[in-house]
Amino acid sequence: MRGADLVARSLARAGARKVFSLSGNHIMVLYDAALDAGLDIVHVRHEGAAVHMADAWGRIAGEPGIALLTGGPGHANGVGALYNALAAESPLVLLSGHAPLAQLGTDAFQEMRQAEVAAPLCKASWTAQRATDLGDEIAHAIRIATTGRPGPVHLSLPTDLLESQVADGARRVPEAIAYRPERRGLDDSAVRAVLHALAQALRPVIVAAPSFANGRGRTLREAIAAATGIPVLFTESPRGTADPALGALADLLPQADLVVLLGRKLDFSLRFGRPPAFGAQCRFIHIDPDAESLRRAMAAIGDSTRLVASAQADPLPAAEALLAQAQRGFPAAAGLAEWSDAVREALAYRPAEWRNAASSPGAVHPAAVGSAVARALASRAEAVLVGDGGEFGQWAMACASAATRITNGPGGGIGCSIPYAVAARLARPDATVVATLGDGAFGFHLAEFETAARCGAPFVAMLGNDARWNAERQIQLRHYGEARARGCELLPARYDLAVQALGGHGERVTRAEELDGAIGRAIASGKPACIDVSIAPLAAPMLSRTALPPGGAH
Ligand SMILES: Cc1ncc(C[n+]2csc(CCOP(=O)(O)OP(=O)(O)O)c2C)c(N)n1
Ligand SMILES: [Mg+2]
Repeated sequence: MRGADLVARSLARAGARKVFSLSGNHIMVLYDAALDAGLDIVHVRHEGAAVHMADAWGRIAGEPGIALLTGGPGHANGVGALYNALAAESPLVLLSGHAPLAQLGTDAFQEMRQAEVAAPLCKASWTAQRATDLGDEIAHAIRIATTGRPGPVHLSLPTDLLESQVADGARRVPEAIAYRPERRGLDDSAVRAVLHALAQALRPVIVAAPSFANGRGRTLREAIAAATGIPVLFTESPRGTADPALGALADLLPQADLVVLLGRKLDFSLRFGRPPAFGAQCRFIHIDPDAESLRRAMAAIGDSTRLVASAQADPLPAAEALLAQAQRGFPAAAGLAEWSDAVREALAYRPAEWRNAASSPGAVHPAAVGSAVARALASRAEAVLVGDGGEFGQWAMACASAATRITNGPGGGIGCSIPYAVAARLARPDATVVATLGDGAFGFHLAEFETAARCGAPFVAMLGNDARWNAERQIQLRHYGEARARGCELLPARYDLAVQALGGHGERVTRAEELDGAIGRAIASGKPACIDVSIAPLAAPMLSRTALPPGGAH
């Protein structure tokens, strides 16, 4: 057995089914090994797309996504896409081929310090050193990716290890248990203390981490809200409390008297817990897997009478323990129902004028596009909504939702939504998958429509085409004025025709009345589809009167 077979069989034993990859000299032995291990390689058109797909897989499938890249330039192309995954707490393992250990320091073919390049974007990053250890290395990587705060892990695989024969007695494909995450729960006294504080509070909220986006996390969010009557808030937007998907919540949040951060960092998107986003007297309880995050929250608040408790625990087990205890009985404070109703109302707030948003031909209102997506997804048994960044992305997220949603997340890197949609459809073959993105974001991974057509992964891309990088143009308008708003223009290109040429279904929409029919035809086509909508170049919605976006985040 070769070292490569140990890698492939260990991945299979971990439960991996798909490997998102772009080929190269260093990893062809792994393509060969994948045949016998029963791994399905999804061969993409840019390494960044492979990593984005592994990221989306990790957020939807409940198991880490696996990306496999070639060494040197392949690895370098892929690492940028780790940024969103790290910020969104998405478990993935990036495996990169690597120059042979025996040739290190000789200017070997595509030799590069790969682990160092990936390190700032990963929970852990290293280069394998012995062929016999390759199975254990895979188990270790998967375990780190899924333990505590989930996230990406990188392992470089030197070709001499992959190609060397491993003697019968020395080889080891670890047992299934070796890949499972370690769990650090919340002890009973901490569970009781947190629930006691929540029961005493008059206007409490719980804020959940990005890892609560889908699946078990989402179920837990809803169950805790149901068992306690306390609003459980969730945002993965860099706009944080001013996320338009949260309606006018930012106007109400300063009234909260207790915030429980459930695995949620007290970062820039929560305005570091400070006024005016939160009341000067508001108290915080922080539950987090990382000592460093707990320390930073304490430093940000700088007042132990406000940060009343911290506990080091993994978010999902902590949420499970809180739920189990709350379900035994939760004595909510008088007035909690009114507070929860007010929060629910604020979250649901959307200006009445959006309902009949005026669209002129060739300049469809972005809210009309978002509402059409909402209508299309509402009637589907299984739906995944994928969101990108930019102004249009925020309109779409404010208007549409689905039980499973993946966005570019707190990291805010744009251009990921086409690969995300492909992976979402592969993970959920029966789901209707709709991606919403601007024309700028569309260009990053347009070629993945060919991957989607080739791999049988249909989805619908709703493209808000305003012929500009509008989010950045809006910054220019706000800060430098119309006369100096230069450099953010794009051509009104026909992306629908580009998608047709790549084997997909493409339609151009210039009037709001055409949207529903176009979405219906796109879904029915069974092909990866692009509905290229000429939209009005509006600034992103700002639904609260008090919250301002954090500088530079979109
Ligand atoms: C990888 C990356 N590059 C650049 C940016 C900065 N950025 C944020 S939004 C945006 C413009 C997006 O344009 P488009 O996709 O057309 O959406 P629009 O704002 O026009 O609706 C840019 C360049 C970013 N967030 N991520
Ligand atoms: Mg645009």
